[in-house]
Amino acid sequence: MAGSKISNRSGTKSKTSLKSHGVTHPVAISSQANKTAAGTVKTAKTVGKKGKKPSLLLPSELLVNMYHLMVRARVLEERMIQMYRRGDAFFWIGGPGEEAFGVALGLLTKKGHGPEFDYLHLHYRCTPTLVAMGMEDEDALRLMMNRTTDPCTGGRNFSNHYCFPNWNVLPVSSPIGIQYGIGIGTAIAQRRRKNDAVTIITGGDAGSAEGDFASSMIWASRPGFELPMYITVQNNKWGISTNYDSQHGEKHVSDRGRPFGIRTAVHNGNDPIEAYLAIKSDLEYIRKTRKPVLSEFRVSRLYGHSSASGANRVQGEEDCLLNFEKTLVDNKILTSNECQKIRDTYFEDIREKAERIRSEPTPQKETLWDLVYANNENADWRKF
Ligand SMILES: Cc1ncc(C[n+]2csc(CCOP(=O)(O)OP(=O)(O)O)c2C)c(N)n1
Ligand SMILES: [Mg+2]
Repeated sequence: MAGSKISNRSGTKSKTSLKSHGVTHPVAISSQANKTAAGTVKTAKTVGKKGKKPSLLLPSELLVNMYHLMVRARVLEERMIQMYRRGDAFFWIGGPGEEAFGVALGLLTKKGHGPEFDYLHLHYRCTPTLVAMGMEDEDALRLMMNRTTDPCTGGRNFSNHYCFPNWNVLPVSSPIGIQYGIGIGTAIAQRRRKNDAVTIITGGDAGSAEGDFASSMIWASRPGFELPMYITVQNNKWGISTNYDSQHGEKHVSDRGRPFGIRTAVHNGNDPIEAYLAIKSDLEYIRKTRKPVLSEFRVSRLYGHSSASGANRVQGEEDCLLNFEKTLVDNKILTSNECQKIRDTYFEDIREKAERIRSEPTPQKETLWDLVYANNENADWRKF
């Protein structure tokens, strides 16, 4: 394979020093997977590389692109955890274990500014989605290290609390679940425009206990006033240290959409191929019908909740990246050596970037109240 660029759906290119695995745009999928009632992919259609064992449901070029993005997101997050341990950052929370779902979502998003494009109300494990959308590694590292150069918050918020207005990525919120409520507003704006844009919301299983989650389903499904909302839940079976089974009487979180007449499904969010096909099908349905979907994706939480719980690797959790790597190697799309080289290259690349960003400036107390309110009005409560 030749080239040295990785691109997302919108064509934003992020340069890497990779020589042997550059890929261009993911190409359109012509086949649609058959699904069981539970949403699992059953049949396989041949789209493998010429001369290679055909078995997978997506083009090899897209699979390799997804692998690159998943590795990059993982390496980036693991670097951030290491920064926290070294004292280069105060707090870490993030997305290892959500790469399969997150990368697929980022690739399928209609990226741009304003209601003609998708709005993204993401939760704090969304690095993979933003990597797939074209976020620079440096910007994730700047937020993590609280540097003024951080384009999302000027170094004032936690890791993974991104905000990219030009891509309709609304500020990631620490209070869980509120994104489900805020999304109603952007979905109403999109409905009024009669376009094909979608309001996309991600969040955790525990966050679905918040009232905002119920509000989003009620507003999304009003008869004759349905909203183009993609309500998703990344179910890792944990809310900090409280386990899912002790809190949920419903079998699946997504079952809660049924009384509202919302299309629902449960998917294996640890399988990037299943996740990609599910998201693609869901988004196509919403773009066409202007009606909502509630999809639940089963994911892993590979480093626990956050640095507050130690951020140590959890044994026994399914690792979507290792699984995917095995699939690619078994199907002769990549070799083990090529996978290792890809991982090593991103590791070195991101290590160098982190070193560089350490020397960038940190916010000063004089700017503490800047941008809190428009024109800084009444921002400093001591001066009311
Ligand atoms: C409104 C609110 N209540 C409580 C918290 C404390 N809190 C932070 S993360 C979290 C668990 C969230 O679990 P889940 O929604 O499943 O997401 P996950 O962290 O598992 O991805 C809680 C309770 C909070 N941030 N906001
Ligand atoms: Mg959870």
